[in-house]
Amino acid sequence: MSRYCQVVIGPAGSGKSTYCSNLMRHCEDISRRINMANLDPAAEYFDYTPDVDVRELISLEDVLDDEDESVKFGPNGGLVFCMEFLIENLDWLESQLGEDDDDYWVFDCPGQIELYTHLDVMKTFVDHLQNQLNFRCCAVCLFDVQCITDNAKFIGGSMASLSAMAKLEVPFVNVLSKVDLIDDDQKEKLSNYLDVMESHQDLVQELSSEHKSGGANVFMKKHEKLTTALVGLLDNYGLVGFHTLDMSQEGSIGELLVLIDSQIQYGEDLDVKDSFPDDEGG
Ligand SMILES: Nc1nc2c(ncn2[C@@H]2O[C@H](COP(=O)(O)OP(=O)(O)OP(=O)(O)O)[C@@H](O)[C@H]2O)c(=O)[nH]1
Ligand SMILES: [Mg+2]
Repeated sequence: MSRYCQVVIGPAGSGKSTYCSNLMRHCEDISRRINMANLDPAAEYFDYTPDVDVRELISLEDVLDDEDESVKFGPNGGLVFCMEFLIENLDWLESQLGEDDDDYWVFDCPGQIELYTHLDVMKTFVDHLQNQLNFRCCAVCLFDVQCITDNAKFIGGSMASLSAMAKLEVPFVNVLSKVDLIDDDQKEKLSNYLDVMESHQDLVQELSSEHKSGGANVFMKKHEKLTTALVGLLDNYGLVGFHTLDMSQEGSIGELLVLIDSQIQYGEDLDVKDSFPDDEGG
């Protein structure tokens, strides 16, 4: 028997906590049990009731208010300190998560991208879930759709996602959030970015024609070969794809959930169990 989880990551303000509360609401509507864990020691407000809250172990406020000179941090260093403290106290987390088989947790993580791209904290956390606690994990990486609306931003977002993917080494679903905020023209442009193979090939062509017509920005001109190589990396290996989340569309979050579940094979064991009820105990 396995346990299942989504590790919800992404840059600050990308919509992680909002996604978690909308997911919670969706699961209540379809009578599906999921458990929520707030892993953000700096969280001030979110619209769900967490089953586990890291702030009971340590909060950013505790660290910033600490009189001890040896723990004098600014907000960013303080947050990294909190996450390292969590990693040193994984027993605490383990006791909070209980030991149910087949349970499904959603971890709402902090928004500091360096936690996923080059520090070891989240990697250690995810490895512990997988290797010690028998979880199948899917990273759900949110990006604000407004960050992916032109070629340069698209490459930047893809690279950020790729480095988190390489660091965490778990099934990975990239999600463009806040699609309800963009207009039809932007939606059309966005659709060009969604098909991994097509979008990257178009991008190479677009970048090279921008360059020839003198329309590319200075960085693009100076680093044309590098940019083309990066696009080639994305294109040739088909590593990074994006899915959209439009909270104004009924069904959007449900479709995303089906996709994430399939990454961790959630439900497959249950189906098998349902298919062979007579074999139980035999
Ligand atoms: N219109 C719209 N606004 C959204 C959506 N998701 C998030 N927001 C808004 O974006 C802001 C940031 O959302 P959060 O859910 O707090 O983002 P976060 O990634 O948890 O932020 P940090 O925890 O600070 O990293 C809030 O004002 C949300 O109301 C969405 O799908 N549509
Ligand atoms: Mg949040």
